[in-house]
Amino acid sequence: MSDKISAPLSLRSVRVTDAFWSREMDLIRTAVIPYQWDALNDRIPDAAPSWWAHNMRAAARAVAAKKAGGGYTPAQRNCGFTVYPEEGTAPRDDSFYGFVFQDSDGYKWLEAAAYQLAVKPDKELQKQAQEAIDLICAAQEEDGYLNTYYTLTGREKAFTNLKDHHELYCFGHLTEAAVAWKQATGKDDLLNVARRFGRCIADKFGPGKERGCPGHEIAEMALYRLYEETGEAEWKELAQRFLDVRGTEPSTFALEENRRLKKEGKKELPVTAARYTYYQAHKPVREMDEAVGHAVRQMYLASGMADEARLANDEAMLAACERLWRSAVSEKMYVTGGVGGTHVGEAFSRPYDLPSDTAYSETCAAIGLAFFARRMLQLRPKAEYADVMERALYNTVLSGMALDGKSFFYVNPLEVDPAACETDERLSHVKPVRQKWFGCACCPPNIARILSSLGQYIATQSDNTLYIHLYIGSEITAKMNGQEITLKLDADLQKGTARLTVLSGETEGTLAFRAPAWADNLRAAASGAQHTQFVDGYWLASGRWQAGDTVDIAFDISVQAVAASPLVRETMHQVCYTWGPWVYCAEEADNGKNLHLLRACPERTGEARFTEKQIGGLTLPALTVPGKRVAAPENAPLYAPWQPSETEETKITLIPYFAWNNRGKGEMRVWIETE
Ligand code: FUB
Ligand code: ZN
Repeated sequence: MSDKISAPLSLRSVRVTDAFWSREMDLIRTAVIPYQWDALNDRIPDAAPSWWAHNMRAAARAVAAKKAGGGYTPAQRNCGFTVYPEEGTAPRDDSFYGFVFQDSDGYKWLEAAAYQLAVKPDKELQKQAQEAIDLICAAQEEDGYLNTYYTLTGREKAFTNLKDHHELYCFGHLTEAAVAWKQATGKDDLLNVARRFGRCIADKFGPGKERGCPGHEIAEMALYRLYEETGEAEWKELAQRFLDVRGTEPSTFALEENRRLKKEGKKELPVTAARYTYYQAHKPVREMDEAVGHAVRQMYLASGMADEARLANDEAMLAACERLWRSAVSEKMYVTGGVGGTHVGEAFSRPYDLPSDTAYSETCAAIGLAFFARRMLQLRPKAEYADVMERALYNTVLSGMALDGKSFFYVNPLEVDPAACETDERLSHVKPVRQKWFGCACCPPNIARILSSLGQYIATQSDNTLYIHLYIGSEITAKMNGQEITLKLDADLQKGTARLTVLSGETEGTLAFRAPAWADNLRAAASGAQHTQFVDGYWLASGRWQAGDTVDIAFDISVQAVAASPLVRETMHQVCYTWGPWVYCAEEADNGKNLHLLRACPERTGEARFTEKQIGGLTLPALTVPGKRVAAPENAPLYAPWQPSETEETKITLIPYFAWNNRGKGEMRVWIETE
């Protein structure tokens, strides 16, 4: 597989110039990152507190006391998964609050800040990031251990509950941030913190040591990243160890649970792995064939597995990744690129169970799907992977954040009736409006980090081939055949055209362009190409390229009415409308209440028209499509003999899904009935 392997370009090599996406990236830099820094410092009025800076400061004081030789007696012991100040009492300076994985929020924020700094110097942001890093350094214990929960609630319990207590998850996010910070600033400070914690973990769970693996994955892909950054084999070996231990018998999760039960004098559990589906620890990873359990965990694991397949040329792992991919995207993915059909366990449900109103579709899970897709692309550049990556990015990832960057969705439903969400406990996870922050705030900083690193998703490069996966205007610098070449990508989806222009440099090589699944009739012409071919959904142009050369791509892009497989019970006789990568939805603001009364006329999709809509300060391409509205007289009896429903012609107005709920609270539907 090695000849096909590609890598994202370095952080500074892709500068996003596209009007839409550079606005998003600027928004993250100018609004979201400062807002989130305030959130991490608990300075957002009426928002759930983060406790991140509070916990770091408290842990730093504890570590300082230990270092000073005075010892440290935690004020808290045996805390649960979440800890809050006692009702009616002020938070204590020496106590941990929030979820056990609260540390990770700040690490994600730092990672986003690093990506932004890589492309644009910003003194204030650099200062805040350094402040955060100094705090993290101070909270690291002398042996490298770093987790504010255990430092503050009893270090002797560290590493006793890998299944649920997220120490390795926090380590993973720390490491991701550390590598990004190193790449952005050249500074080793955070990288050394990650290395020291990594060695502390490896001393306990590394090859030849105690068996253990993360209850919430991410350490795997973070370790491969650390390995790729530093070339230090120990990190790859630790990642491999985690993957190899996962799902094998006796289950390490059962063993650690049994140790606790034994201490409490309780009956021990069977040590079989099969019960740990939620954690994807139910079978050895190379045997996995279905996307199961907690959706974010599953996507992060699959991403780490894909890294292993690539870096170790591991064919069995690649085959497992391909099976997981197929299961996730062909049977369990929403049309919006969201995954996780059930809120029970924030998890993948059974195949084709994709309810619209009770959907979970966590923002982080769509982000995880984009991570996985990019890694699959790196292994094998097939357009299918980029299609899914794009679907997730343009729809569910973006819908996770308001257009002003100041409120967020954790759950991304495809149908919302605010009155139902507010009164029906089965829908209590579905918020009809974005929230300023969350007690469990995994999603907001995850959005910040993925959008800040968008350049890493636009193009990847194998030795001599540059793949353009996403048609997002950008300036790209790549080294091909040892020669530097700078390219400008302009894309106008409205017209269905893209042009790549060589700005400078001269080299031999191949430029590859994705034929998106939503485009028809791809046409391509390249001034410098000697040879062209079509492989796995990419149009490849090989030749000698020099300044002034151009490649022109054109495709037909039209509004499409999309139906789900008839096996998806929920959306039988329903359609949704898409245009290019965008999925559209109907909102109450445009169509009135009771969106379930609308009837789409997919056979008349050719009559769809674009109109411009101002939403949240943006001018967006809204759509009107022909439809009907079922009459619903207020005095209609609850039950009556059947008769054909009375309908009246109407125009249904649709807006891009990502922009929904930026005009106040109201109903929303992606899927519209046809009968
Ligand atoms: O457990 C850490 C994060 O919190 C998960 O990824 C999310 O699903 C949320 O549960
Ligand atoms: Zn999340």
